[in-house]
Amino acid sequence: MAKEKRTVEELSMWDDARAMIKKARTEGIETAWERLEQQTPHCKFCELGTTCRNCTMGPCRISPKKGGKMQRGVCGADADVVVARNFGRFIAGGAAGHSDHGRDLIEVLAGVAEGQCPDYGIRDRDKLMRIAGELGVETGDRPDTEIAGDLAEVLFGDFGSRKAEVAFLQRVPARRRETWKELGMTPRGVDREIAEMMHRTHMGCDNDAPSTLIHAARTALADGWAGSMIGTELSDIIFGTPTPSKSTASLGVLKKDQVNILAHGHNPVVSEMILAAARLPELVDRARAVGASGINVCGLCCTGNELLMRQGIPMAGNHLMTELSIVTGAVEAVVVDYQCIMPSMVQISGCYHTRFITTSGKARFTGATHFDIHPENAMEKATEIVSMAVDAFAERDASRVDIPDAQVPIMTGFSNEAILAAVGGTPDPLIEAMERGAIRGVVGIVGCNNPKFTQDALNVGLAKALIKKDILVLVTGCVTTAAGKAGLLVPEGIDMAGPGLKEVCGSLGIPPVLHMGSCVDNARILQLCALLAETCGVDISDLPVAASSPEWYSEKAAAIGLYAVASGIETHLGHPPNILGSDTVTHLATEGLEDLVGARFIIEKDPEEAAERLDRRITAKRVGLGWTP
Ligand code: MSK
Repeated sequence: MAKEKRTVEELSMWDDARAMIKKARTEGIETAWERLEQQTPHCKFCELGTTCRNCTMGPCRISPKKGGKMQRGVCGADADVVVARNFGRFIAGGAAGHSDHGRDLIEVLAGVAEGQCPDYGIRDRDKLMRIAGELGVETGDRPDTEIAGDLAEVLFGDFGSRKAEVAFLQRVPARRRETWKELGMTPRGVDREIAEMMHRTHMGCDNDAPSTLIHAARTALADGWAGSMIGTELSDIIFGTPTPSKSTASLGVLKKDQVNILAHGHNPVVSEMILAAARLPELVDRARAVGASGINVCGLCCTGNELLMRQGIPMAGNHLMTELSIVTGAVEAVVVDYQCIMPSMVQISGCYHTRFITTSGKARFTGATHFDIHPENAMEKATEIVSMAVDAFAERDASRVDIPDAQVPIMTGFSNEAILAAVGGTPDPLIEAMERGAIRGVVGIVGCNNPKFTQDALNVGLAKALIKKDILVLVTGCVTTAAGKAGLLVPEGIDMAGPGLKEVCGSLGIPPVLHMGSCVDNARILQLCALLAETCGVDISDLPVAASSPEWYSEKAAAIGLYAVASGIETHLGHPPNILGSDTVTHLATEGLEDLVGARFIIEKDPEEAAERLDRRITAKRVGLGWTP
């Protein structure tokens, strides 16, 4: 956790990050690590989750000292109520982010259906037919656009308040659905659950912490089984379902002699167009005319993951590499959509020739150059943006360019469709390998970086410890680049794995850590778990599977963790959310949820110990299924 004056080696485990942190310091550029130092120590009340700003009788603080003053806010809310309300709103923020992303994909699909978005189309027609059929949309001989339009209508309905449950809930095993029904946790509509979360946490409403937390779980489930799942499935339909391919990662993917454009954010709707524009012959010629040998589009964070999964675009870095990528002095443009974009990137861009370009009306940054991109004008605007980046190349100061040279090979593209294809088309061979113990279990490691941790040390340490125990690891989000840089995303990574994983992954020619996509693509992991449970005839909570978000920071990561737990998947976090000020909430999260939904959160900052605890869970579940431990 955060200490003052850490050495550069304690800030990140990577050479490329350390080199750029030093360069930033030499050039007088402040990064997240310096700002964390300035903010430390943090407000104790806020850390405990016991501050309330929900009305103007306050703001209030609840003292952690039992029996003393300030045990209740002005309205009478105690620590349990305040912590639960704050956590509920935190979850609502995360669910809103993922789900609004999903809604943007529905709008593109509807636009394609109506002929309003000529720059987009249906790249995976089979998947369109399959999802349409699954959700009750008539297919037959109808034109694709009609089917797409009807599918968009069904999915728009998932955001409203007129349904008893969201559409993809039919993927959930029956026992799990029964549990949710009994608990009043069945997600009805995305916007409804988020709005209700805000309503319940208004002063004078839900003043019972467990009740508030049950609704927080319902809100998170609306994210996982609707908002995020829609985002994933429609991205596949519109941009193609990922298949295994090779690429590279680290800051070394930037090219000294090319126009470098970084796509940052989450939604492929814009970044796919930037990539398409960068491949236009006239823009490549224009780049050559200004002295560059080409145009190099690389990814950051999750829109990078989206491009990586489908187009093999290299990854420049994860969350804490975003500021540092600009410090290379070799970036002509950072093009962002939304989420996880540090506002400081505008100031850092201003220290170089870098153009910082925003594209979404939902994510404006003071000082940025804004292009208002809509599905109707995307390619035209993307072309203007790439032109701007090409022009910026002429302003690059060669004396300030320093690109760390290591480029690490990675393998990507493991959608559920690709995984099932690799094992012969059905989940049976995977279950057989699990039953005989070659794959003892499966853990999804997902989420972020947080400057409170040595960058990626926990992400990588946990992945390595798990594969040694023959536990297959699935990664998404910012853990992807971490695993890639550690050599875990190539088939040769099996050298670090246990004998069982070595045998299975070796025979399939796949890495022991599989990249499944971006943050919204955690929905792929949910779907895979549901499929395994259905095939085994059990609930998800009976499977030897778990999740982890070791270095998480965002509201979205908290929502992911909560939908995983509510779906029956035990979830490890490297540090707790701000809930420790309430014994009731903390106990429910780390113990009580087990009785309700068959899973709970575990908090552990040591990777080896975290792996042990996840292994214990997996072993218990194996025994429960009658499999060897
Ligand atoms: S981008 S939410 S830092 S994974 Fe999805 Fe990375 Fe976490 Fe953002």
